[in-house]
Amino acid sequence: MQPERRRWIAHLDMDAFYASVELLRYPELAGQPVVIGAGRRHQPVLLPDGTRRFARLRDYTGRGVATTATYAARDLGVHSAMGLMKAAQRAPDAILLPVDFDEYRRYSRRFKAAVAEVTPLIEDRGIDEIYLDLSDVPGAQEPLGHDPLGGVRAVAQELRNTVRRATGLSCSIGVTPNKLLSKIASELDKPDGLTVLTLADLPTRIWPLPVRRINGIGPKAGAKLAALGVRTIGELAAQPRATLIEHFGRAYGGWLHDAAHGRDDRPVVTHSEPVSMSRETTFERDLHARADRAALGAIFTRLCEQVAADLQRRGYAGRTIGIKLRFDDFRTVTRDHTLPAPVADAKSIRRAAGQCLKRVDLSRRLRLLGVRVGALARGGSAAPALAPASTHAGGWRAAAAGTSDELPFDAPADAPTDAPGQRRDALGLRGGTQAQAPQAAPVAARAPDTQAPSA
Ligand code: DCP
Ligand code: MG
Repeated sequence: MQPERRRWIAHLDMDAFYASVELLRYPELAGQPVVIGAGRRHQPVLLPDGTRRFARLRDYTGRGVATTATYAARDLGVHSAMGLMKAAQRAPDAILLPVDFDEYRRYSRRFKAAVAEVTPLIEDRGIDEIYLDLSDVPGAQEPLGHDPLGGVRAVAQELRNTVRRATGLSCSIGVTPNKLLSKIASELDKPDGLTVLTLADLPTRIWPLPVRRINGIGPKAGAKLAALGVRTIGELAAQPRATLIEHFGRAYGGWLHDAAHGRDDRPVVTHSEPVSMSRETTFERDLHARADRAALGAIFTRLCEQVAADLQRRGYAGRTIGIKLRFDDFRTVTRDHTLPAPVADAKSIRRAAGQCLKRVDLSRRLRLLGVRVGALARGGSAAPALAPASTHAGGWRAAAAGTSDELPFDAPADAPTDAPGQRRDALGLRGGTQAQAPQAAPVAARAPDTQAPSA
């Protein structure tokens, strides 16, 4: 007989995330109290002897707050969201470092990509935490020796090793039958912790904890519960459901009761697939299809190149090619055209988008132009990836020359070119020696997000 399949949900949270990323850069700070929160003027200074001079908390004046602190600094009473001046009173000798969000985002992407190699069932919960459904990861349901939970424990251990190999950073993982308990469990053995719990562990491991450990019980509900004499999750579990509903209403009261009993069946919501990809740009001054024909043609081609690059980078191709135009009176018009097979190359997109363009009355000036590819399919065309879209006007024209259809915006391939000055002017750009298209913002439309039920 098949043993019953258990649901195993993991919550993975990086340890002292921003601070740990900084320590990779400044390994000489390992073990020291370090607080992250300052601006650029607190950048460490490289001295002639090769060592660095770091800013100290005691020298800080201002109204900044700590984003996080190393565990050594936490031992001195410094924590996230604390004012730096207050932190300086508690830990005057602690080192102060400026925040570098770009670097933290890089490490965030890196650890998530590494985890995705163990399981694709990942719910992104922010810069340093994710939920994972481990139920069907090979081995997760198997016992290991005498340990009936040995299989899932080994999978979680492998996750930790994977994150460390990919980033050099440690994380803490909670593994339980659901998200609610896993979120609590990941904190139980921080840093570098691994906690696996079943519902049988509820009375010993969860019930002694304060109610605020439940994600969804905030300061207000916590205070109200305290006023009712309810401080621990166990005390909350002991309250009749009807009593909680009486004080907190049907939805939240009912949820409190379920939460205290470790009941939560929310699924791990994996990243939704994009339904379309598009690029659009608003001109600095309105452009006319005839008077600004060359400039518009160049922008149009460039948008197609950018969408093609987006598709190829993310491994998609699409069958429905659409355009969006906004006129000087703010009227917006869209047209689309569905191809027999998905495409991901700039030339095919440009050709189909050009067909759409022919179906629009272009007598008014335009303020916005957009190109969209929908009906996406994974595994884009095998077309070689385009070079990153050129910012040079010549590059656009070269690409446009490949299309045989005559388009309303198209300058014939051999038409005399506009003087660079005129072109820049047409694009609403001033000065500089390089003709550049206005920045087009990538827009990846997604299937609507399923919101986790809020408490
Ligand atoms: N953060 C922030 N402001 C806060 C809380 C957090 O800017 N009030 C940032 C800094 C943290 C990161 O988010 O490094 C992740 O938040 P966590 O709550 O997970 O805290 P840490 O990862 O720093 O520590 P822990 O080991 O407790 O997870
Ligand atoms: Mg963290």
